[in-house]
Amino acid sequence: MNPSQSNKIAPVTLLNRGSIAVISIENAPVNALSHAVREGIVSCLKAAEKDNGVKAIVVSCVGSTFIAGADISEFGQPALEPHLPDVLAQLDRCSKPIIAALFGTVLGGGFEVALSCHYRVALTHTKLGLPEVTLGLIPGAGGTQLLPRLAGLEMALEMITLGKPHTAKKLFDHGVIDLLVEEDSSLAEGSLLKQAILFAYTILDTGQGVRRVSQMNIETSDSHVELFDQWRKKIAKKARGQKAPQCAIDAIENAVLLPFEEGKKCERDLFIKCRDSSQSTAMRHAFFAERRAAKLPECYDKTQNTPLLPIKQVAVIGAGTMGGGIAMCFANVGLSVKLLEMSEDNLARGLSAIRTRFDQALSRGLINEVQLEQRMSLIVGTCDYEDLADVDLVVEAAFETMAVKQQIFSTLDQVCKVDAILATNTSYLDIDEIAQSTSRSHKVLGMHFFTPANIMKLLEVVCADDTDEQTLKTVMALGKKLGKVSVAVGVCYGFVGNRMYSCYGREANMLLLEGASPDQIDTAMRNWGMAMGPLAVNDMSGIDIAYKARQENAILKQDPLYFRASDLMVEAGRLGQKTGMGFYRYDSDTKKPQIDESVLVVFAKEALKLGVLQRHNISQEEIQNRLVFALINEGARILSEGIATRASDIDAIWLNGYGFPRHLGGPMCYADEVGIDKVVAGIKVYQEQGNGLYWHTAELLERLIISRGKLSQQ
Ligand code: 3H9
Repeated sequence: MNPSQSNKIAPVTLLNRGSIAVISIENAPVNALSHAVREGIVSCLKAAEKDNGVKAIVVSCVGSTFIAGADISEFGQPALEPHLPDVLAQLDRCSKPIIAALFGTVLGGGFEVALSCHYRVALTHTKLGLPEVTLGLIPGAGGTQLLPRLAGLEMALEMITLGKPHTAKKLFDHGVIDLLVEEDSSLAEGSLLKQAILFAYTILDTGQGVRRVSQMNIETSDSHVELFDQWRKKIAKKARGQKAPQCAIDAIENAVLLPFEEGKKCERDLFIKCRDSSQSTAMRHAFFAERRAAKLPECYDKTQNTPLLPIKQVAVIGAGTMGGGIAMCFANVGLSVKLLEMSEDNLARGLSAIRTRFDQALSRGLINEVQLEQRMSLIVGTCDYEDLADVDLVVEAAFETMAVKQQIFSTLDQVCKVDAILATNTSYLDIDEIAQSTSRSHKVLGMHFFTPANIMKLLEVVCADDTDEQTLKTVMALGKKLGKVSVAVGVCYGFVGNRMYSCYGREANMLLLEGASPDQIDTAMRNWGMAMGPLAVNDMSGIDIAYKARQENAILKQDPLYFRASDLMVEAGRLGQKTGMGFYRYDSDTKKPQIDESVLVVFAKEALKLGVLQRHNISQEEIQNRLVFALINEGARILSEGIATRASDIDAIWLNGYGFPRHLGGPMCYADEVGIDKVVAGIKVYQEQGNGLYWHTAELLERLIISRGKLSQQ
């Protein structure tokens, strides 16, 4: 075959470079191993093996990355041959040396392709990993058998059970990568291929030939039993409730105990068990929900190709915990920030708190000293609104009071340039009302960050009545730049997340009056899978925050039972961790929560006063169902009202802002898993048994029972 001849089987092409054949894969966006790619690899490999002129083979990709994994959208559909493990067995068995040319993100099945090749050449900053556990899976094409052979047991356990990638540079030190190629920004892809071909010639010249990872031995010591034991315990804590990481440990242990082929067969069985589990279905739903959220639904995206406004300079109003965190988000991506406070004292306090938080990032190795100073230098304090004249966007993070917000927005409207976007970080207030205090309501919207804003992934982008498409799209794009999962939502009290959270919290408060203890409620919800219980969360964020928001909303004050337990805490000065006591008492040194029996007496007295019958046999299941069904019911209402446009958006919000367990996929996905009929039956029981004021089945749920539809697909 001469160079101009090519055996083209889209999306995989076979090209000849002298005596080196290049199997080139092009399957945008991430070169996933779809059925056509698997077929293409097999066919090109056969052709290259048969061609006597070909002495070695390079596997390479076109585009922004080497293969980033199996095609996740194919899971859940009938599997088509050739299956990936069989494809990779053919690479492994090939009689000619195969070299993988790696760049971008080499993940999952993509990394397994690389491990099945005989040598690996990579650009220095390439990221390689086996993130299958993040999808409720284990590597299913040999990863658990190959990686321990090449990188050692410790490294394989870490990479596979935690699912975190490493750079090629680090893996070079562990023997996974054979040659590192320095980045050449203009010609990265081309220069890498050239280096991989040169490497192939070196292999031929030095007579090294094929080197099959499958035939390598795993280095073990007597203590490997102990090592697996330690990892099982560690993972039980780190990935609470998740089955895949434990299956991954079993598979890696098989690599030590069994010959390669048998270990691979066991891995396949475990992979299929995980793939077909409800946990993996939920985690794959989560993966696509987060990516879908970034794409605006039709109702927000009427004009294609709207030009985005450039955002180079921003301002944040308020240097408290929230404002400071928001300023850090911007500085983290290199945007210069004007941070405005009312007084020099407040400003100095705010800037010092920001430095402390950057220092913490430094001590955890997340940034280096140069980055710390660079980021600090991007945040410039001011007490003068006139300094905000040139900024492209302002995020207001001041007190949650309508009068205060309106005053600020009116001032911003006067001082900021005409096309500057004015955003509020309000958690509850009516953004339409805030927008009316400006002469540019089309440029006003909500950017609802979550505490700590520099860490939490969620950003609710709240589109008000007058917000124009350009403003919305510019802020969605900015959210992506900040590394957030940005979800467009509509205006209502609490938007999507907090409106649902208030139903969840309402039930926790009702249960306190009915006789459940804070610890009983929090333990039940942690056992269910939440990262923290609702009352510990309240103590952490400050019970007075939501209290103040309720004071602003007269309708919520009409029911004397509504959040009465929380109100009692605030009235007693028990605001949470910041005052050393809330639903719990906090040790002044360790800050650890301690059960405080005295609050039970307070709730019991109030229950008597309000005529609430206390019970002491409230089950864990009742607590879990009441809190979660309240969430689902409100989520369904929010969907019907169009405040959220897709059920998957609600799930993305709960997964990224509220510690909802990823292996349950979000409240809408979980509702399908439980069964909508069971959820509705539960709601009816609570309506009869308890506070009928709140338990009205959302019409959408009733409709889905009749149509046998799925809530998560609405
Ligand atoms: C596996 O490999 C199992 C094997 O062990 C065994 C099998 C037998 N499949 O994230 P982005 C799409 S499990 C299908 O916005 P970024 C994504 O939906 C897999 N589609 O870009 C989106 O589509 P759209 C193990 C995929 O630059 C577009 O690509 N691998 C896949 O921020 C862009 O994605 C993983 O878990 C896929 N595998 O990040 C890696 N990956 O534009 C999962 C992406 O239509 N992927 N898409 O919305 C990622 O982590 C990130 O996508 C990546 C790029 C880092 C690659």
